Amino acid sequence: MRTQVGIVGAGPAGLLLSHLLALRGIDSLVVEDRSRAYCEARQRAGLLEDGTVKLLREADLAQRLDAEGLEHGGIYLQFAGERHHLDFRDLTGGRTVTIYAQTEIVKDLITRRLADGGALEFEISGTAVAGLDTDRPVLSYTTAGGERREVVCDAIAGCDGFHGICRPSIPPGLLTVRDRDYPYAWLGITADVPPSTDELIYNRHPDGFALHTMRTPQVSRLYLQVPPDDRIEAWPDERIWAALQRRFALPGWELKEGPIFDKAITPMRSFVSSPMRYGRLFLAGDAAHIVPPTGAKGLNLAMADVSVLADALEALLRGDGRPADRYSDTCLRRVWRATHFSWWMTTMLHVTPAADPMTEELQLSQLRYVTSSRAAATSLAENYTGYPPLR
Ligand code: RFL
Ligand code: PHB
Repeated sequence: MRTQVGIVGAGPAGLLLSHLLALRGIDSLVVEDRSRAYCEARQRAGLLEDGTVKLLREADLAQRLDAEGLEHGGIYLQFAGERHHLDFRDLTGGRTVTIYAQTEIVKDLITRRLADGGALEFEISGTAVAGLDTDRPVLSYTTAGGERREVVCDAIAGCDGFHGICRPSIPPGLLTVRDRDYPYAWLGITADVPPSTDELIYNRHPDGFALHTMRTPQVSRLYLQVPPDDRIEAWPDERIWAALQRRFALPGWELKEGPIFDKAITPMRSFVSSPMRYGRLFLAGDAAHIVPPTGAKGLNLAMADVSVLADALEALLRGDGRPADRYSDTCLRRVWRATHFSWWMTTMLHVTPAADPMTEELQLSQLRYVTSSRAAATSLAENYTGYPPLR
């Protein structure tokens, strides 16, 4: 079998790449080891940068995003018993962010690829890539029906997330990895209750960080800092709401509670593997880098990578390898900016177990600075809405 670009993984990176390639007249095959239903239901990110929204509009993928997405012009930072507003529109000359769940982006992309006749294969197994240092790399897998296939490609895109097979297929010794684990995790819940806030609240409390975000005008999403080895069974719904009530408490403001229909604990990690290319294998999204979710960057980085990759592959298939040679460096500049920003937001807002009192004072000083200095607030706003701007 033959395709131009073999894509491993039907997450946001792989699906968007196949669509961007189709717009350029390039055919691709996306292979995914989970089911379509699983990919469409996996609760993850919710916040899109200004440039990501514009990218999706340009790619004619934004009908439902424009109708149902919730545009936000800022965030709240809460600490030391006070809540402060940062106005991104004012600070950045009109840039905003938009709440639109990753589940919805994945649904929109799958629907569109299938409507356009795109090749997507779910529930495959035994994914392998070979011949990466030749100009005819091979993607092989076993279909849901049990048939083994070998697909000869011009290039392969490893969009298979942090635990995928593409990054480990690069010969040992060629990748440089930088990583950091954090001494805390996030417990995330989704609840059937209208959000108690118009914009996201990032909250530093002596008990630990908390975040109030949302999915729709009827559905709230909330996160709590918990110990990294905590188990979800230790958190019955009443305990979660009690912790959220304590951390968000503010005179004259009420956190509304409702039935929780999804809850999970996620570890926090920073990880960058470079370069993002080996021969004709190009890594994109979580396959190459992970950030802690405090900066809301993971999904946005994945989409930014594939927008660069689509152009690079188009040129490569025409015989011009220069954009492909620049692919990794171009992406890594944005990746490192987002890695720094996510680390900075994380360490400013979380309570480090057994930290000395000096650490707490430094965090509070930084929070007072970003909520009182226009220069400091502008830096946060510029990074949060996406830097460098993708569009
Ligand atoms: P994905 O979404 O992990 O997709 C990879 C796909 O590859 C498949 N796969 C394979 N397929 C075939 N063969 C194999 N051997 C395979 N191995 C794996 C997987 O099943 C999967 O379908 O990676 P992608 O496309 O790079 O997208 C990255 C984003 O999913 C991720 O960065 C974000 O969700 C991170 N993130 C957030 N990002 C934001 O920009 N804003 C946010 O607000 C935000 N919040 C979050 C987050 C991530 C979270 N978790 C759970 C990690 C909140 C949370 C709680
Ligand atoms: C989310 O809506 O899930 C979300 C928003 C902002 C973050 C992290 C997660 O920083």
